[in-house]
Amino acid sequence: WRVSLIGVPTDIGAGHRGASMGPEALRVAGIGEALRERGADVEDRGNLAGPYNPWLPPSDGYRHLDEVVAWNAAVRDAVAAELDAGRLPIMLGGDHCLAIGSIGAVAAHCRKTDKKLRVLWLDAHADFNTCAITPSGNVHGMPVACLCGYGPAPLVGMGDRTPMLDHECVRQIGIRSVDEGEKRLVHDVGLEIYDMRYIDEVGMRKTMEEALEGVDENTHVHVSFDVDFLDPSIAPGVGTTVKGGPGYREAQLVMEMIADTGRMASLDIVELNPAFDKRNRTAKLAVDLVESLFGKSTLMRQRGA
Ligand code: DIR
Ligand code: MN
Ligand code: MN
Ligand code: MN
Repeated sequence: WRVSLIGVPTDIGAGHRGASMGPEALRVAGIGEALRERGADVEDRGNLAGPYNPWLPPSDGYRHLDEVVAWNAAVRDAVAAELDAGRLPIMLGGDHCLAIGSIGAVAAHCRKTDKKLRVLWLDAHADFNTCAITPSGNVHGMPVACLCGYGPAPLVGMGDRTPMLDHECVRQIGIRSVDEGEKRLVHDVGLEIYDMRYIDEVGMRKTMEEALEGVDENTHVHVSFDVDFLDPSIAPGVGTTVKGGPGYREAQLVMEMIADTGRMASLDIVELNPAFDKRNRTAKLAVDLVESLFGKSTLMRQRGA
């Protein structure tokens, strides 16, 4: 792998301050060293720059819309440059609004290079709110909607076309907190959601087999890993914990099964909030899981056996 780390130190879309400290926490937890250990060629591009957080209440349904647009323009351009250079960009977030820019650039790149796209959205939340239905006005609860064309013009128009992303490309995994209006909208749109009830009933292995179905040698897999996907008992370092998430082994299985495809070509690590963490343990766990995404495994038997 040729990997580029891109720090996106922003909490502009979040309801708590502190995700802006996520990139440094991941570096301190050793993400660069861990990837080199996996055999990757790693370049740390440092942090992107963007507007500071004015910490204002929502206006017209959005908090900090102009600032969110500015951060995402920087993310989009940085990701596009790495993909053009044949590198695998890893976003060190930062709140989840940054996925508008990163996945916007990934989707444009896939159209340009004639690749299929599969987005694996690992999250407790569907992130499919709009200004009409959001309970908070926080844009980190809206990136999937914006990517699929539901949102304010300056965000839905950031890519090479609107919508930037076809909802058919998306598989959401681990979902367990969806707002009322948001629930109606994802049903109307027909988004593919593997919620925790489904995972409880059929198991994580079957869930991931379904989520990865159709991924082939011409597929670009993008993983958008919201750390609140994980159960709060193992991952306290996020602003919006929701109980009842995947535990350590389930999360490892998710990452190992993605690695087995050999098709992951871009990654967001978002919503890590060191202000809520305990001695950086959530950052260390995120690095541990990223190692599995890059092929570290406890598997002993032969594959397919
Ligand atoms: C909630 C919280 N659905 C909102 N969203 C979060 O404000 O829209 N997403 N925390 O990660
Ligand atoms: Mn979330
Ligand atoms: Mn459809
Ligand atoms: Mn999220």
